[in-house]
Amino acid sequence: MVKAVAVLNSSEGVSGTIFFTQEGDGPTTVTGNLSGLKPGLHGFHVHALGDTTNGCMSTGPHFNPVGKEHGAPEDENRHAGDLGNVTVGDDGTATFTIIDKQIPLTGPHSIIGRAVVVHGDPDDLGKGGHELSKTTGNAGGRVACGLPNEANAREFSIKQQQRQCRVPSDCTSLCHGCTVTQCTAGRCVCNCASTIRSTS
Ligand SMILES: [Cu+2]
Ligand SMILES: [Zn+2]
Repeated sequence: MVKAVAVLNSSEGVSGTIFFTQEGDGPTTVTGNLSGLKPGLHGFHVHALGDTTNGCMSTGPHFNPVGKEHGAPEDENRHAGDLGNVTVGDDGTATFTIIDKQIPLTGPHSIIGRAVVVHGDPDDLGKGGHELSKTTGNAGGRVACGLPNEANAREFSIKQQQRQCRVPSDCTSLCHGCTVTQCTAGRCVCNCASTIRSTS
């Protein structure tokens, strides 16, 4: 099972934690809690970029790897990142579970390293007739966001290679896919991480 977690914070007092799990090629289960929001519906999406240098504004548009229009989670024509709305109670909190097939945690359309965004207003699911309905659901400002990071344990193995080197870049192709590459005493040392995934 692959696991990920995103911690949401914002300058507007919104906070929350979102957990993601996926078994094999199955759907991804999203469970989350949020607080500090106004009661009612709030648009909830995966956005394309894991970039928060300018807060939630720099996370880009809705994650849309196959070029569709904005829609509801159950629609055929939807962005992969369209997860609909979360419902916030009178106390300003929400707890929710979403099961969705278009937000995998592995492969080319993985959402790891992208962003989850909570909006200030309801997502009209593409059906509001507003000029923004078919791109954003007219869900208003981005009030909180967080980056899904993989939460599986990793094991590190050191591959000592007999290849001679003078500088670490001599080992780059030899150590392809490894996180740390060094040239120590004239030999390449690759520190290679592999993800441990439990089978249950
Ligand atoms: Cu959004
Ligand atoms: Zn969308």
